[in-house]
Amino acid sequence: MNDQEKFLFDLRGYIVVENALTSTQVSELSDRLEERRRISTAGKDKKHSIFGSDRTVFANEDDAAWTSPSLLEWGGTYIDLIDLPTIAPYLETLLGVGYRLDHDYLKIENADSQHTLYLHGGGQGAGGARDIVGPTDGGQCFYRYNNGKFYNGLVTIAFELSDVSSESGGFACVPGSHKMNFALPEEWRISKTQAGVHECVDRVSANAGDAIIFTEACAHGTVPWEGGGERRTIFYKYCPHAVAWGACFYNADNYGDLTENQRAILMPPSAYGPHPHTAAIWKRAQEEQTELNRLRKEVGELRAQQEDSFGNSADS
Ligand SMILES: O=C(O)CCC(=O)C(=O)O
Repeated sequence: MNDQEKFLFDLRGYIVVENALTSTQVSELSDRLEERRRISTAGKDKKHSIFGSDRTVFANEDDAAWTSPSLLEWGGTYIDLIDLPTIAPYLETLLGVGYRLDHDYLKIENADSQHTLYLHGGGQGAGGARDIVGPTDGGQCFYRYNNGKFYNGLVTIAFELSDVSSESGGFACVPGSHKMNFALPEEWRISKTQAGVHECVDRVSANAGDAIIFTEACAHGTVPWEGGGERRTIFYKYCPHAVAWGACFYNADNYGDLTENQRAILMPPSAYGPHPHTAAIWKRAQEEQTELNRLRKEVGELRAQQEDSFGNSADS
């Protein structure tokens, strides 16, 4: 992160990193997404499609303990995004060493979307009476710069898979609001149309492959889509290692072969970070989860067999 980028991030609360992804990576991510849209019910909802999750909910009761639906299940470049060489130096500068991935999701907007700009976050500690998280986020979305270091509670990397002009819609924020001292006026928080968006809001253009990096402490949201085509955006959200936004966390064993660094980034929150002490505890917990899932499967199969034989004997 160079001095100009540090200046702009501190000033505005976001920067755009051009060409964070190669065109091959964009195509690979797009292909996997389009395949999912083809087969999933979520993809058939043309109005507003979201894949992955903010990791606070289980999609169904069979979800593995600790983890919610995640784009990491899609494999390929979605795994590479965990620890991307073009992005890692920014995360280390903004969050410190040993940062962790907290949650991930993908959002699609197009002519069928009915999206309202709802500015959330903003101010030291964010939260607030009308914030999306609730009356308080526990001070999670903080921003500070002290003694030559950035401190952020939650930093988002938003990767665009298509070109997005500011006239069409897309990411928007109130620049500088990560340091604001007064609440955002309520009447500027929500806009159902672009005409209603207040002039203090920056609408940010980005091209396919660009990454918008922003602190969640900056008041931000999504401008109602009024363009042609589609916006398809991947969000990977990171915290310092001792901090969590979501109530769930990842089990690195669920996503195939990962590098040591990728596994470290998927660690649950702790003051230790990716440390041998916590790694040993976590390894035990992962093994127990694997055993739990095996037993669940076994019981499920047994029940199915019993129901089958009960059905057969009732027939005869
Ligand atoms: O659409 C966007 O880029 C904003 C997403 C957003 O509101 C969020 O990440 O909390």
